[in-house]
Amino acid sequence: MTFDAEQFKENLTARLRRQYGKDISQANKHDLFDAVSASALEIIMPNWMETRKAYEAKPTKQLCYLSAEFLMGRALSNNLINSGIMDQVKEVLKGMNINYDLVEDEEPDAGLGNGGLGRLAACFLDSLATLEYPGHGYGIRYQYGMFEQHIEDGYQVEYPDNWLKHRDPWETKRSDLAVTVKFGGQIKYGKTPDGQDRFYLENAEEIIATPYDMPIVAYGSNTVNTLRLWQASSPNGFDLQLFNDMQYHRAVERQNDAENISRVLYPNDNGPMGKELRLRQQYFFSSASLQDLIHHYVNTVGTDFSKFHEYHVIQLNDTHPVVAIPELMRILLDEYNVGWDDAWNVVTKTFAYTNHTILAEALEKWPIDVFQRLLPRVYQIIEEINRRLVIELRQKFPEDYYNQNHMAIIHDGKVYMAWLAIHAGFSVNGVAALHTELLKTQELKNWYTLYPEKFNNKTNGVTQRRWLLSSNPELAEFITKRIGHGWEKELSLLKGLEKFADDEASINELIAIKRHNKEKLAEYLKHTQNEFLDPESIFDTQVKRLHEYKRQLLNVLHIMYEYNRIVEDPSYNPPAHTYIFGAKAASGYRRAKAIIKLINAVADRVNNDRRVRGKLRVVFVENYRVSVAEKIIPASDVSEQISTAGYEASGTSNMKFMMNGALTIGTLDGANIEIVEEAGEENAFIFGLKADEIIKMKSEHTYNPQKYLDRNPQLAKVVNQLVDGTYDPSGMLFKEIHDSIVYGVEGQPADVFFLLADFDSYCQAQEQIAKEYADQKTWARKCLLNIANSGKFSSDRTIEDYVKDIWKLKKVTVK
Ligand code: 26W
Repeated sequence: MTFDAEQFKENLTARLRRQYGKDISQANKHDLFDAVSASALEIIMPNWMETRKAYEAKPTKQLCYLSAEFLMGRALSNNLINSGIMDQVKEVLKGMNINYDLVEDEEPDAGLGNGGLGRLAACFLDSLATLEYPGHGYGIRYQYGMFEQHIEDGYQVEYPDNWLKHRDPWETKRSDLAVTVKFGGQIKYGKTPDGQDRFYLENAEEIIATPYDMPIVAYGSNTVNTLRLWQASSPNGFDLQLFNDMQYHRAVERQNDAENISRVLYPNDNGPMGKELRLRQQYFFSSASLQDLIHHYVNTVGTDFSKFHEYHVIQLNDTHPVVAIPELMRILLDEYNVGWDDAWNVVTKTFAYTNHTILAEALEKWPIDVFQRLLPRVYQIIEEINRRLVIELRQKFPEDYYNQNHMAIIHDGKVYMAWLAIHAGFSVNGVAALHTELLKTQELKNWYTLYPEKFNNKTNGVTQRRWLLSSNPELAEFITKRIGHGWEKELSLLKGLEKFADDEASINELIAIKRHNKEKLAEYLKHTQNEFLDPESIFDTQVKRLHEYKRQLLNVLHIMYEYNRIVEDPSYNPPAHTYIFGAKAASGYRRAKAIIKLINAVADRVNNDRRVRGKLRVVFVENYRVSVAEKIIPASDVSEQISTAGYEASGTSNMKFMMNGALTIGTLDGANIEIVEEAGEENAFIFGLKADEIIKMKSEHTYNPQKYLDRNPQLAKVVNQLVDGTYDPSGMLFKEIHDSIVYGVEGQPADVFFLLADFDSYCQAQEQIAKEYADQKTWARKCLLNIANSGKFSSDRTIEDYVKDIWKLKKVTVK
């Protein structure tokens, strides 16, 4: 993109003048962030317009990535880097005496997602644009994103994330493209105004969906794709009649009810749901997005829908948008008079479904009564899809009444959204090799028998533009100095670094870069939460959502064990170790919240005990989010990926750590398996039971956690310390955690996530780390080999895999 420094300066001062009535000397940091972003958008805008024109000039197949979550983080740095104007902008600002870093830090994260699934969607958009594919994101413009986490007295306390408090300079409201989404009402059949006999809804509640567009800027090309987020409002506004009657609450009630649909992101990750408002959200953005696609199709191709799938492919990001399937049926049947078979033919060639978790709690199912009341016509269409499926099942599985019942989309009083996606979609994919294998042989075994051709794997990836180039500039420069540019768009080129593994100067430089990143993180945490981190120590990090299967508790139990050991044996002198945690717990997940309290209780005790000073430290980073991940990951020496084997579908932070030269301590789970395949097992610390061993013990009920307590008195002591007053005088705070591993709670068996079984082997892996870290050069060599072999984990590779096997898109070059 062309950069005119004078023009940029002029735009910046004009924005300050117009929006804030200020000149540069009066502007505060936020004003500057807004003005710099708006001026950058001015430069991006022509390419955005050109991209739209290019896609319309010659209609080609477009990907619609339907997702309830897009965890975008900050946009400014990313957009400046991708559009190639970062240096120039910094230069201009310097000339105006403005520190870019302070401006950057003013931007709130767009935290419109929970964790892995939402961040994956954001990485995919970056790769799609960079690879010049016509692919767009469709989601919800939540007024409040992922809650802000405060730690008060060691407990997580949630505060609303009011990220739109000031206007977002990156979005454009497109009122001209607003559509209507209908809820409730009664199904009628009869003549519509155009004289056709159709199904329609009477007395339905109408909600306006207004799109807000965000630019998705390609790195190193002119493409600017679109993330379109829908906001809900009422067509009726507020009720003046009621207002005049002084009924102020009732006057705004309708407006508020409508706006509640896009009010807030549900902070549940991999947990049970079933709230009616959540289904409203899902239908709201799915229906609005489909209407948008249909308008586009009718305007560019016409009303012959038999070719719809040649111009549109829709990827369903987990089951959250699966209601789009019957909604497309409804639009074709009721609004365009297409017959059932023709409509079904279109639908089954348009949708593809990605599964992101094998936890049964997370497979969405909706109670029939809720569904039917909220979406009567859509429900009726699902009934018909189900009726036809059941006929197919009877033929395919004669006499197998279990499958005939359990594979029905509607059974046991609920609508099974995953079944609907697998039956109607043409592709079903998992997100790492092991995960896809487990889907085929375990969770979705019956479906794999029915439709083997639909199943495929797409191992996740992350964008190196954000997670290396932008977040670790010193390492990026180190790489470019050795292998030149090119890796920014072709990460497999990093392989060229391997030949520097035995180059002393390179190894020393790598050590210095890590050291500097650690110092920067230490400074940040000193500043933000008054924590003291010693950059000499091992930075050992576990950052991810808090969930029992991710086993933050295993990490804590090991810290408690180390603490005992250092205190009891003055001659034991391990290298200084800093354990860093960052994690949000779903607000209703009691045991996860207790684990946060435990981490903080252990931190409190350990960090205030002179006997372990300089050897052991525990830090809980408050309000972990994308912008904080960008600081923590480049500064970490060790990446904790310690889920119970078989439970983590893929993991994506594991890939970010690898790229940034952290060594993995992990189980053979999710993408860890492929990471170790690429990096070499000798360059990681692998421990624990394997997925098949866990599956076997579970199915045969042979796991006896007590055995491990009897065998290992140190472990027994640590587990007992959860309730003996060591970390909480009442002995009650961590009793449920204790009981869940020792006895089992709420009807579950003891230690469902096999912490005790893996404890020994985890301790050994940690000892290995302590031993190997002492030899800095050998350690750094391993870091370099991890970086060099991280090429597979670029989301560019993932996107090319999706394009080749599922989406079949063609690149469009934007002039
Ligand atoms: C019902 C509520 C709910 C909300 C979110 C259920 C499930 C989810 C997501 C599927 C959870 C999620 O983010 N899964 C993660 O997806 C990542 C991207 O594929 C994987 O890397 C992680 O392993 C997986 O946990």
